Amino acid sequence: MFETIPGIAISAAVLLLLVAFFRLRGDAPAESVSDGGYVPARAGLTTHGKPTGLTRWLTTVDHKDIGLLYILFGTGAALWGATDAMMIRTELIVPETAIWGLETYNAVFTTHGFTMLFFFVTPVFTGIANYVLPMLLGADDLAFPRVNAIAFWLLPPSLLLVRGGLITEVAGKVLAVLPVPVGALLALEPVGVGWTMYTPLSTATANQQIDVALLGLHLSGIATTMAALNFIVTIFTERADDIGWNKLDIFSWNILVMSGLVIFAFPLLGSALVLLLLDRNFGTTFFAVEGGGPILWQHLFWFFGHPEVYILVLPAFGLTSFMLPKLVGRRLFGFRFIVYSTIAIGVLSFGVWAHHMFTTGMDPRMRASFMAISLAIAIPSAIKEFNWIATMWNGRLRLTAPLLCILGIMSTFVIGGITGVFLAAVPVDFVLHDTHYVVGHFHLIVVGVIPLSMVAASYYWFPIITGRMFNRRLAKAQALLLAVGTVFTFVPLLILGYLGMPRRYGVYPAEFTTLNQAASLGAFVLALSVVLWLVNMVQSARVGPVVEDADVWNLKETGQFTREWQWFEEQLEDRQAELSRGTDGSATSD
Ligand code: HEM
Ligand SMILES: [Cu+2]
Repeated sequence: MFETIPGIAISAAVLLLLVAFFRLRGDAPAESVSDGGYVPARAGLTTHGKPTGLTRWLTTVDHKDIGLLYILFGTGAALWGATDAMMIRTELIVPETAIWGLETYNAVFTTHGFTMLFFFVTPVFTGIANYVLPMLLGADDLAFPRVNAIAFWLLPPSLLLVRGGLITEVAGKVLAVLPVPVGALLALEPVGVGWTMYTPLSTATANQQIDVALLGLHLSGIATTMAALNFIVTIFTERADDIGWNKLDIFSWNILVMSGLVIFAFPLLGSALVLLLLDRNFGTTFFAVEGGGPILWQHLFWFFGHPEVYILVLPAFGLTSFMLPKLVGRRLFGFRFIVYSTIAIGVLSFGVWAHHMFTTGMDPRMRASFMAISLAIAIPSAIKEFNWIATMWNGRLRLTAPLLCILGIMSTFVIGGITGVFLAAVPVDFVLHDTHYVVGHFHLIVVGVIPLSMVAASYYWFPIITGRMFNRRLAKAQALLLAVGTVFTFVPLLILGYLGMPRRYGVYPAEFTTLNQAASLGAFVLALSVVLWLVNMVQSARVGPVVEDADVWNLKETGQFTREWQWFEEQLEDRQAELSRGTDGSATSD
């Protein structure tokens, strides 16, 4: 029991800080009335009634501000998780462990998974949805702006709890120089049990940081669930009068279905995490051999885990279906069928979890039925792909950066999706399970579809967010590098898997060297593309050409000048009016 104290103390301290923060916030004088929109403090524009500087960002309940906070936080987490990924790929450049060592290798592939899934992908999509969803729906804000703020502010402490091992180790070593007792800090080692936290490894490992990380994951799950509920209520109740269900845009549809999955999947993860904590600290036997058995964990985890992969990818599908028609000047082909396929994926995703467990010795009849449903889920996935292709048919394709991203998505999704269909076939999975083939399969989607969709969105809506234009040539180069880098990094893993290289090993037989080096080279291409993206975003937001005409993508021509752009156009007109009137600071901006 004594060993758990550092973990509990740290999480209690973080929670206390959080409570103190919100108390202080609540007591602050109510000088700030939200003006309902984020207006960049640009020449001639004044923001009214909103605090400025740090106070604004710490106290905001405005959906656009919180959206930006989410995007910023998610990007930071992505860079952290990407550092892990680069550590994995550098270790695998040589067959022996020459660079980081095996303990660290286990730790980085674990934190990589946690960070990317829970703190990068979902927060960034939540941020994008925060920003544009109310505008697309014709709403002033999300249904519960304060819940929105709480959901966001729970994430930074969750991330620190989950990634604590490394932080406490560094802090411990620094403090050890001073005469401060740091035993507790040094006792927390980085977690190395994998993002799936399989028992009995996760119950048998003594490291207290595992408990801290479980608490952090639990907290992030609460945050994600709150955000999802907010989206659901907003979409149901805050739509403008003229937006019936048949007029709801495809991005909002995807966010709605994704949120539905969250409220069924995440509470289950939360409960499973509590059971694991109980097993670890209070002598229960939920996952012990003499109790529920270690396989019970796998069932609970994957009942959450498979819907989770669709929670990750549905917003990306939504962005793709949303932007593609606008970028090729056509209407989305088969809108209704895309909506149906999204819902079908959502429902089916709860019936396929055991395809992650085919090799656990389960009843062959169960295997057959899970195989059938897993194969069936490929149908709605394929419907989307075909509808995207049909949308482009006879379209007016201009190879802008966001369209390049989307073409990249459509290409990698074919490889990523079809490799999944192979894995869903039981006999094939027997050969490929726990090999690099699986790693290749899912990364072709989680890298080839998800970040590409975010990057596409970052270019598409950049003018709305910053009032400026990004560097188009740099953006095109970056999009190409991201798409090509994905293929170069992860297709070698498919081959390595076929050849029999297992996943999660920091050492491997020398015959696998060349393919591993190819994959690592690809990873450096990906890293380069990320740097180019960052440079473009930061530089263009500072000094990019100011946008004068709101119709950046020629949307009016094809009648696709949607609400968020209309809002932007109004902003620009207001600015023009103010500038021509001279700035007396009294004009309102909304
Ligand atoms: C066409 C539909 C898909 C099918 C039939 C499919 C099938 C599978 C199967 C059978 C496995 C288990 C392989 C094994 O461990 O032996 C698997 C693993 C995985 N899939 Fe897919 N998949 C599909 C789409 C997706 C999508 C869209 C994503 C992500 C957004 C995804 C993410 C993953 C992940 C993360 C894993 C590995 C989890 C782990 O073991 O760490 N899959 N897939
Ligand atoms: Cu799955």
